[in-house]
Amino acid sequence: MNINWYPGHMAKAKQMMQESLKLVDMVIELLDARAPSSSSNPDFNALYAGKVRYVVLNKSDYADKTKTETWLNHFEKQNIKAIAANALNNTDIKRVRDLLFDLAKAKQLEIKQRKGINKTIRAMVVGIPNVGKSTFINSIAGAAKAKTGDKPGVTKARQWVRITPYFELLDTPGMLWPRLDNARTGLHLAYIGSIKEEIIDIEEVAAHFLEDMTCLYPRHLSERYKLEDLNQDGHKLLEAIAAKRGMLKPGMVPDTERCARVILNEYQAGLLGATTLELPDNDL
Ligand SMILES: Nc1nc2c(ncn2[C@@H]2O[C@H](COP(=O)(O)OP(=O)(O)O)[C@@H](O)[C@H]2O)c(=O)[nH]1
Ligand SMILES: [Mg+2]
Repeated sequence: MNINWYPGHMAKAKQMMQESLKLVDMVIELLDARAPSSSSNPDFNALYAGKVRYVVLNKSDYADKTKTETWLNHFEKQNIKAIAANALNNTDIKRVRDLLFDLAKAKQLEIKQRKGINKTIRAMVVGIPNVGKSTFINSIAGAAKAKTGDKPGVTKARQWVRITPYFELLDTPGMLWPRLDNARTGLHLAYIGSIKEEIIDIEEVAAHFLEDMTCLYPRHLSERYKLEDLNQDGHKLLEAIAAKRGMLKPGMVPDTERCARVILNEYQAGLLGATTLELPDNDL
């Protein structure tokens, strides 16, 4: 599969990230809980050095709970702080905020002991497209506004959202580009909607997706699409679903392109049920 991620675009994103990173003490790295390896970007590991790093497995409401636990254990073993969250859920966001405060407080104390100053801890959110960065920032900042609503101006810092007197969040996220190191990663990113539709062959992606699902989550697939025979190649499955859904072109030909788009949109909206595509130490 040929993915075209423009080099100029990538260089600009990298430069912007490097500049923002200079301003922060903490990096909140959003990964998609359904594809934590594919949605990570190893290019930045070195740049995070010396910063508090916090991994959020976002969209965990779409992910397989048992596998999310496996991922959290994996991060814990590597001494990387991680939490699973649904950025649209208030309870989850409150839990994430509490943890962020604790981390910020610990970092602040460390700086105070070293330098004798009360430093404001600054954090930024980073992640690949569509992983939920803007939603996450709005949720975290929204809670902050609600809390300090009686003090006009407090949360109106230009670029920084003040969460507590000593903790601020950059209001624009750092955009990481998707990793394109192998075909499998590219497919997983296309399934979760982090690679633009225009640059992928949508029927090819949907056919692979259906084949992967026949292995990983056959029951989800047969229940949603009422398929009797899963033992077919992806393109045949696509045709079968198009026919079942009445997606036909003139001449009663299955409209597989439209069907492919629908299937991927439904997956991205969580309609297939809870799924996780990857486990730690897989070759993706
Ligand atoms: N179900 C669910 N949807 C989410 C979550 N976080 C974000 N979204 C949705 O995912 C889509 C992309 O989110 P957005 O914040 O724009 O991603 P960004 O490109 O990283 O800024 C939007 O439709 C959000 O409503 C989550 O944790 N769970
Ligand atoms: Mg955004």
